[in-house]
Amino acid sequence: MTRTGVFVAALLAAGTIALSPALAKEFTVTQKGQQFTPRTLTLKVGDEIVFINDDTGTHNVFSESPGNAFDLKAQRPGSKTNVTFSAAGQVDVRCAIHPTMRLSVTVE
Ligand SMILES: [Cu+2]
Repeated sequence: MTRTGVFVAALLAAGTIALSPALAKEFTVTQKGQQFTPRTLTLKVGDEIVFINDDTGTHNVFSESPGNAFDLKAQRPGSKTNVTFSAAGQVDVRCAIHPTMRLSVTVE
């Protein structure tokens, strides 16, 4: 085994190499009838949500939760946008256009 090989093997054994992106899961959240479906979701750090606007109008999905803040801006009907959740914690996802739309994401 090469010196690099030994080094990588040692890191793998020690568990210091992070999980590969291939192990990240992708969840789908639709926006239809001015509601998120589902309305609650639990995922792990590194997982993604695909936000799909299945509505007839524009949405603007965003989060101001520390570590997982994002703003998808105006999302037209039929569009899909991926968001990766990179910090553990509770994420409150809202729509800037429709204040009653709420999605609660728990990142473990
Ligand atoms: Cu909306």
